[in-house]
Amino acid sequence: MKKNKTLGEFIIEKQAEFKYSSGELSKLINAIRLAAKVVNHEVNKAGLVDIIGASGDTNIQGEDQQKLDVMANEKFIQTLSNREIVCGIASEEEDDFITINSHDQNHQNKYVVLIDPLDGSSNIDVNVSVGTIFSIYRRITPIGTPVTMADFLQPGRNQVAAGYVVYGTSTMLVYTTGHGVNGFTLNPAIGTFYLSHPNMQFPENGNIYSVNEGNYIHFPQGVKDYIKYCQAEEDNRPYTSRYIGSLVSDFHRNMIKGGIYLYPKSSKSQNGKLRLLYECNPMAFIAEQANGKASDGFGRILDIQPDELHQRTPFFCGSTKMVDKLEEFMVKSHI
Ligand code: P6P
Repeated sequence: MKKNKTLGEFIIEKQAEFKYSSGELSKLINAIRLAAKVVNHEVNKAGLVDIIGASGDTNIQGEDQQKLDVMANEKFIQTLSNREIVCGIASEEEDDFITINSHDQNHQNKYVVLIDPLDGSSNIDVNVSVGTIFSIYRRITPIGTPVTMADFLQPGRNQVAAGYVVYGTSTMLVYTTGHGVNGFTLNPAIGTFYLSHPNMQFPENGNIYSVNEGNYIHFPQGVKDYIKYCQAEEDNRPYTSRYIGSLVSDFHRNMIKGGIYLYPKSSKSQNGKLRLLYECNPMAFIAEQANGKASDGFGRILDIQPDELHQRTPFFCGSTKMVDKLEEFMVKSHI
């Protein structure tokens, strides 16, 4: 596929792939592209203006809300709300979902968006990369009626699109609509995203594992056994340990180089830390579209039936053979 195609050109070209979409999904991706540029501008100058530091509020997770968190949340909600395609939005930073009917009195819009507007925001103060994660579904309740929680609590396999923005050494937007994964790099000089990583694929195997080993003593036995396997002097091991503490950055590196990201449950957090709906499901959809794998240790992330908006899940994601091996240790320790 020709590189240096712009994201706009790519969306138009791919529009033909959506038999039933009347261009609405393309409009939605374009809205996310615009919001990503605005957030990128703010993130890149965060060190220069007094926008760093907690806003004094805390979010539903009880985490201090960094001002950039609040700004990113507002930008994405505003940009998505202004287009007549979204009927509802759920965000890590919002306790409940938001019904969008400013221009849609008759509830004709058919997409819902779930978003982590600025994941890894605790890294902002130390100038480590952060990211935005988004997940898009068609509503399942009848058009013409107000959006309901059921529209958000869909299994991840129902996603029509998912993606992330990584605000790193360069800013990239990586997304899928179920036809593979493509990465676009922002040229900040002209504010244009260019196709830089067409058809991204996880290497089937890898030698990088990403986990917060400081929690080792709290991990389930199967995870402890897998980490020891990664560290053993055998075959092509020991593997390399790389953990940035920013999901999108660890995921992105592992997708390019091969690797596995692990966020297990622990005696400190019974269901792990990551949220199913706006972190694990979108990353799992991208992983599977890139021939990778995403598991809760025993089963497919995308098959989990959610029962609440901010629920958490253990999360193991990356090169298929590495996730397979992790699952082997989890099952073995449960026998
Ligand atoms: P810990 C950031 O807060 C995040 O949600 C992910 O981006 C990251 O991988 C993880 O949590 C880091 O968590 O407990 O290792 O600091």
